[in-house]
Amino acid sequence: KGVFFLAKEKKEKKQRSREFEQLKEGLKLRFVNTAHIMWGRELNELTMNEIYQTVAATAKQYISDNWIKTNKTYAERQEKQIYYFSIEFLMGRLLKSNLINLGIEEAVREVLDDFHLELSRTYEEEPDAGLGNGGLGRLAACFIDSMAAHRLPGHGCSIRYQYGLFEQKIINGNQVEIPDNWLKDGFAWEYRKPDKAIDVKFNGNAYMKKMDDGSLKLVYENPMIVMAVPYDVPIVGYHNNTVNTLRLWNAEVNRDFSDYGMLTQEQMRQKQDYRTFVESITRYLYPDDSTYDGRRMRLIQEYFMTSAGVQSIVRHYKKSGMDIHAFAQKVAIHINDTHPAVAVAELMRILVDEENLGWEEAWNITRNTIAYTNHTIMPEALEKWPVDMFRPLLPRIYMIIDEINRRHLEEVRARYPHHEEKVHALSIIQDGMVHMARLAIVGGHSVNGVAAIHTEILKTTTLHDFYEYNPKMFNNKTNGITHRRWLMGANPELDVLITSTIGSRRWHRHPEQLDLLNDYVEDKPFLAELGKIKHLRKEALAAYIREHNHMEVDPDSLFDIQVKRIHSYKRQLMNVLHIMYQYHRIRTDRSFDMLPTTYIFGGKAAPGYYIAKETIRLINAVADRINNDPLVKGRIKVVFIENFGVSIGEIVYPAADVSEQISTASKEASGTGNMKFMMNGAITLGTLDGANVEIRDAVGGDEHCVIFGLKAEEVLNYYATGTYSAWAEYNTNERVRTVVNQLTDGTFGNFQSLFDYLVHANDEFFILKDFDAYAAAHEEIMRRYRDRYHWLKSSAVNIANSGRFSSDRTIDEYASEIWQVKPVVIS
Ligand code: GPQ
Repeated sequence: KGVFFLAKEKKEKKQRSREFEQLKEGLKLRFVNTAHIMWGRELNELTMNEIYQTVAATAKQYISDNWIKTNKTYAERQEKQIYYFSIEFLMGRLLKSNLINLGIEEAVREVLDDFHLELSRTYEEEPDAGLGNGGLGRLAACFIDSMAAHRLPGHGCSIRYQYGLFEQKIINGNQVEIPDNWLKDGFAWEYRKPDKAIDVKFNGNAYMKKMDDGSLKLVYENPMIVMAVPYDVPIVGYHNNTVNTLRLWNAEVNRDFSDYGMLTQEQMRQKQDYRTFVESITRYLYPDDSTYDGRRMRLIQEYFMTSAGVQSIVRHYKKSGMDIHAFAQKVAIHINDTHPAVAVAELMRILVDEENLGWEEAWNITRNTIAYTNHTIMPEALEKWPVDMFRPLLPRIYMIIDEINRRHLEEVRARYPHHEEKVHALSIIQDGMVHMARLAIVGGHSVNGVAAIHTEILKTTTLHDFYEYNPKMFNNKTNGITHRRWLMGANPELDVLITSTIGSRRWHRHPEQLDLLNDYVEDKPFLAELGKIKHLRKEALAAYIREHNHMEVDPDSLFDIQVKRIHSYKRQLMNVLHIMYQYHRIRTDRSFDMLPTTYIFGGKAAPGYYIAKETIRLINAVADRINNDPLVKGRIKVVFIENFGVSIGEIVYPAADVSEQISTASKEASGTGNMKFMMNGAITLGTLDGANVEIRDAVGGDEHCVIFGLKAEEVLNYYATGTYSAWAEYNTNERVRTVVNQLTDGTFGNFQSLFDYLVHANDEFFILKDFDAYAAAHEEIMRRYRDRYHWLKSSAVNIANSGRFSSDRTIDEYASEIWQVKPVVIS
């Protein structure tokens, strides 16, 4: 049976069911009513954006009853709650995924059909909630989706940035950053909760005062108070009544602010300064990915969201009548990287200063509550705050960290007497800096990496001293992605094909059952359908490119795609150098048989990251030259897709034949784009880095992926011994030299800084060293792609074995091995 026939059959079967008709009727009523209430006009007078808002408001009516019920159930049953703290939640759009999770997408589509409205066009009206940079923020978004899907009482805690990650425009080949004013038409899914506001304190003086009876009392004078107001976003579970909460904090001026009374000019000015300061706290998301920007406002943001979050958890906990001594049995706080690591000191502050617990007991509770995930081994990403900045800003928190460290070092010295290097390496405060990863480790009970190889490298290098000190707390949790958004939502035809092939929808709830597809990976009719669907998705991407890049790409060419943040270690530069090499061959070697290939790039560079921005400029210069050279005869096309993010990703991942995962081995902690590509049937062309290692295992070795390049061990060994010479590589490798020289010879313009970066600054990520292996890997890809049957088989094998990369699996592991929480059924 053809996939379209099956899709139609599925639709018809649904239409026949009575329940479905009732659902539609209810929906229709609510939809029309909602439109009238919201706009006071007839449906046919509304703009597309107003229609979108009406559909969202209608969906909210199906969410809110379950939201209330969920919260009530959690409170009554006093079940352990998980709070996932992350400075980023890269949510993307929510309408489609909410409708899918509610199980009403088809019904809504048909109701809109009746009014000659197209549901998919309303989706386009929603701005992306771009409250994150890349992998780390999107992981948090997949995780809360999976927690709700598995009925886990898990909530998100973050910041309501007024501006999300900048919008990227390419002008004359250069990246230009435009502010992302995503809230300008309002955010349909948020609920402001002013009655749940929290005070967060900065600055002032904190000290211990000796009382008459000899006891010590904490004094905190003249703090500046910022009001944190929560905006709650419902997180809808998949077909299960669970609705959890993502709580986003907004910074506002203090409650009694409007009291101008009898103020002097000077007092008025101070008040105005205060307002300006407060309103800037939650204005911008910092656009740095995997690099640490030590700006003071970032630390303010970190403490702001963490303090508000932890205070509100404790307040809610006490309100539901639970015993503070049992806190760690009822609350798990997870910190996504170190940005919320001040949670350790904040929870101590609340327990000691406000709940009057003794230090020892407070410390046990804190450690048993908190767990930490590390996302990188790159030293430039590890947060360290200068004491001179930290202490005046957070005086009480600094006192507490100092005391935590004093006690910690006492233990360290007892374990390693006369071993001051150890003390140095394990000290939270060292050489005038507060080391946030060390605080997170000392103050928690679990540290995990995000892929097997990453966790091993943490243990042997970056966090080696802590591993030696406390090996039991280290564990691995390989990342995952939600198959609901990245397969069912982004590739509905593939969803239908999988379901009809294996004859069951159970894999929607149990993605590991995708492996039933392994029985069909040599089934020619199945593979033919798979090929058609891939072609369809490639046509859709080609249409997107036509509209946005004003250029034609051929869906029959191989689509080779690298989309992710632009970063030296991810080596987009190696990719484009290789395209330059293929172009050179076309021009100089008439026998070169180039497989028609479309190279697609997408990704943002941090605004201050010069090499990354030059890489973007180079990609666009190479595109400009090659796409317009008649000699190429269309055998190579190069496309840079502007403004890559979650929603564009939903169009891009399903359209890939080849997934470029070419980071320098040891540097990409996991990667999650690799999983999105795999689940949509792309073949991985990658290094043995991050989760690529596990993808290769999952597909059963090298037959269904193409692996090349230096191994992590070799890379780490080069760093340790300092024996790599890019200069020698350049001088002895003719292919490398030819290509690299083209950076400055005018073929594409002048890219002297990239030339210097590679040849004179010793190519820190081994692009020249890996270049030959990368070229050979591309030859292998071309060879395989020409054998259509085997290519489609590999594609099917990838899909069939992608189930383990669902974040549902990842979250189950966190729940049972770190959080010790169980599902709660909402009836
Ligand atoms: N990651 Cl430290 C980010 O996206 N931002 C960061 O600041 C840091 C890490 C990524 C990491 O590079 C990827 O390999 C991971 O897959 C991702 O986090 C999620 O763990």
